[in-house]
Amino acid sequence: MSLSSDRISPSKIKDGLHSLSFVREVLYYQKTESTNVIAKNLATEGTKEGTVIIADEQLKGRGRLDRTWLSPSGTNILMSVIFRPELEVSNIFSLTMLASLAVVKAIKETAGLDSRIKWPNDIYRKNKKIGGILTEFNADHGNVTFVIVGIGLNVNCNPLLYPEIKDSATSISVSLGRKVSRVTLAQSILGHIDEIYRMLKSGKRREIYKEWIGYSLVIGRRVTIISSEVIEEGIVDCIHEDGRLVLKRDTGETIEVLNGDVSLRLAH
Ligand code: BT5
Repeated sequence: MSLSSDRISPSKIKDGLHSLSFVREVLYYQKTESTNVIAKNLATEGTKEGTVIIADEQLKGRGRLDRTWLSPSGTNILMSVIFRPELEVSNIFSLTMLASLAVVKAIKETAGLDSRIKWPNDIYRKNKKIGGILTEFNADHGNVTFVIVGIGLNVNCNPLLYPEIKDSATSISVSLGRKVSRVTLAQSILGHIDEIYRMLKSGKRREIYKEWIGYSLVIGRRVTIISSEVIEEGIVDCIHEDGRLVLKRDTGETIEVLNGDVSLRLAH
């Protein structure tokens, strides 16, 4: 694929999305601080849900806890979507589930590759990270006013370029041995977001959860979880619909973890 055919433009992306009720507007930035920051500012000013912000390069791409999201210019998907769901704060995890499920399905649909979801917000291809979701929200008296779902997906980059992630990251092109169209992938992700969001709005949260859990990389695996509160080792027993992970210690006792980073251990 030539580089020019991989140029991202809002009109190219929107061209394939006429039938989607959710996507209202696609805004494109060649270079920006972070698509999540742009989306947050727009949402604070009252921008409607279904607005999508896409960039070719981020100067301050972010992960959780202000970590850095690395992405060479013009190679990957860097995208944020504004939602205004009727959700209580305790159910925010539904949107992280929605986004990760949409990404896994889009990778399969456009590149034919299997990928898995590593709790809470990572997309993995085999044992390497191929994408991540950053969910941020605003609430008023316990009710959500908006949610920004940021998606970073390594499409045509070579992660070896970054010493920080060269051993832990991969991309679609590295896995496939050829480049793929970012426009097609972005359209596929948005198509799946549209479909899954419709399910969420019609009360099918349980169905979304069941499908999401089927892609889990960690259920039944021995892991170490590092969060601000704990460092714990054990077997992942289950993950609840609201995102709480249940870990079984070797003593048999179980604990719940709300957030954190998981490293997989070889099963004994
Ligand atoms: C994430 O955080 O995985 C969420 C990443 C979300 C990025 C998108 S891009 C569009 C939108 N705008 C933003 O500014 N952000 C969102 P976390 O689980 O905290 O993982 C961050 C860690 O992943 C870093 O500390 C690195 O170790 C690693 N990392 C950074 N860039 C990577 C990449 N391109 N591929 C794989 N791993 C990466």
